[in-house]
Parts: sequence; C-alpha cells; structure tokens
Amino acid sequence: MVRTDSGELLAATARSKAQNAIVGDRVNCSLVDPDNVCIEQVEPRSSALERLDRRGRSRILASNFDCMIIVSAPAPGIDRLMIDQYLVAAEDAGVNAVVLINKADLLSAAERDDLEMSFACYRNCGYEWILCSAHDAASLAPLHRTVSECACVFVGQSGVGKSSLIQHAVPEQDIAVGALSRAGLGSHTTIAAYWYETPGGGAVIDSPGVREFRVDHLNPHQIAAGFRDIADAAADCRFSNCTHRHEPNCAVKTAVETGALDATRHRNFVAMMTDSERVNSQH
Ligand SMILES: Nc1nc2c(ncn2[C@@H]2O[C@H](COP(=O)(O)OP(=O)(O)O)[C@@H](O)[C@H]2O)c(=O)[nH]1
Ligand SMILES: [Mg+2]
Ligand SMILES: [Zn+2]
Repeated sequence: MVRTDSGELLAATARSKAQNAIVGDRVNCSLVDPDNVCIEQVEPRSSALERLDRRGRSRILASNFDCMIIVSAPAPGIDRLMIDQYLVAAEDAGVNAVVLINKADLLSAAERDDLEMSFACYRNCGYEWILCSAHDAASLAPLHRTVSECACVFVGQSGVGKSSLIQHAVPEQDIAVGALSRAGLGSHTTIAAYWYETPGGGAVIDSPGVREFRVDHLNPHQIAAGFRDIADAAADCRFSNCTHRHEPNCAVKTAVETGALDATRHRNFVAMMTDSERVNSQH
C-alpha cells in the first residue's frame, strides 16, 4: 500500500524486483488507474533495520524511522541477548532506542525491583527504559510521549505485546492482536508490516516478530560501537586493541568485577564479538 501526498491509500505494485519497497519507504509512483499505482523508484533511506535471513541474504525490515522501541516481556520471556543485539542495530542505523518491558502486570513487586536493578545499566548508557503494561493505560504515558514525537519501529519477539502497545498509540485503527498458536497458525496476529501515523504527528511501525534477530552482517568495529558502556570503560584499558576477554589491566573486566559495568552486557558483548569475528573471517 502507498499513501499519497493527499493522504489516500492506494494498492501498489513494483516495476521490478530491484524496486522492492519496504514499510517506511518514500517512493515515486506512476498512476496505473484511479485505484492502483506502480512504484517507479524508492528514495534513499534515512535509516534501515537490516538482518540476514537463513541463507545469509540481507533483508530490510523497516526504513525511515528515527527511534527503535525494543519490546520484551516476562511472557514469553526476557531475552537480554536480543535486547543488546537490537541496541547495536539501532546504534548502527543511527537512531535512538528505547528498552521497553511490557506485561508489568505479570510481575510481583519483588520481580519489579529485580528488574529495576538489572535494567539500570540501560539508563546508565543513556537509553530510556520503560516498564509498562498494555493492560494499564496509566503506565503508558512515557511511551506516548515518545511515539507522539517521532517515527518509531517496534521490534521484539512475537507475543510480547507490540501490537497491543501500538493499538494504544493509534486508537482509531483496528490492530491485529493475539498470540501465535502452537502450530504457528495464529489467526489474529500481525502478518505484515504497517506504518501508522499517530495523532500527535509521529508514527508507529508494527511488524511480525522475527524469531531470531542477529547482527552477523556487522563487523566487530560496528558491534563494539553499539556498546556505549563498554566503549566508555575501554578508554582505560592498558592495550588500545584490548578485546576485554583475557588481557591484563583490562578496565572493562575490572568494571565488571566492581559492579560498575553490567556482567550480562559484557557477556553479550563477548558473544557477539566472537560471532562477528568468525563470520567476518570467512569472507
Ligand atoms: N498480561 C498482559 N498481556 C498482554 C499485555 N500486552 C499484550 N498482552 C497479550 O499478549 C498477547 C500478544 O500480544 P500482541 O500485541 O499480539 O503481541 P505481538 O506479537 O508482539 O504484536 C495477546 O494475547 C495480548 O492480549 C500486557 O501488558 N499484559
Ligand atoms: Mg503483532
Ligand atoms: Zn579491555
């Protein structure tokens, strides 16, 4: 679907495979008939969320957003590695990121306190982090502020509540919400990516969750740039090319030992660097 400058939604086809348009793209079209357009050209993207599919081909999932909302939830489970992978992708795309935990209603007070403690590391990196519930409208005020100001792509596993949160941002739309059935044949779940304009002048992009998000297409330098806290601490390492794994006088390892740096962040950093080095050495 293409939205014209006058706000009409029209069905579109692409002139060629090379003109493959992604949700968020700005395109130039020719009119085929009053209800159909042909996409002639995709304008350069200001940002893009890229990943490799199982065959190693690059896939763009969304474009032209200026903020990535990384959603996870106690059900189906909080995956810290996935959060850190998306943060690296956001840094690489040059956009802001928000770390959001949904379904706070499923947490006990003690579990909330634990989460506040372990997620303080994201705030220390300069990211906004939000604990909220799509079932509790009052908890969504910080999210509303963000989505009214910019174009936000919601990412995260299927079932974490992306569509439920987006429904609050665009109440006049009818957003498909629902968990996938075990056979993966959920009848009321997100099957395509959509761009919705929010009443405040921002936008939200809903998309089907990807089961596994990896950043194998990024080189070790790009991965390292996505870990702000580790980059900061690394300034005091003895060796300028320190890998923060086994070197003596490593300021990153010292910071982990003293608790100044989050141990999970460091573990994910090492895992992602190891993967990236392996993939990049094969080329
Ligand atoms: N308990 C609880 N359930 C939620 C919350 N948000 C969404 N859900 C439920 O989680 C399921 C998946 O939601 P959906 O928005 O489709 O997730 P998506 O796959 O990430 O788009 C649905 O059954 C929702 O009703 C929440 O804050 N609390
Ligand atoms: Mg959805
Ligand atoms: Zn080091």
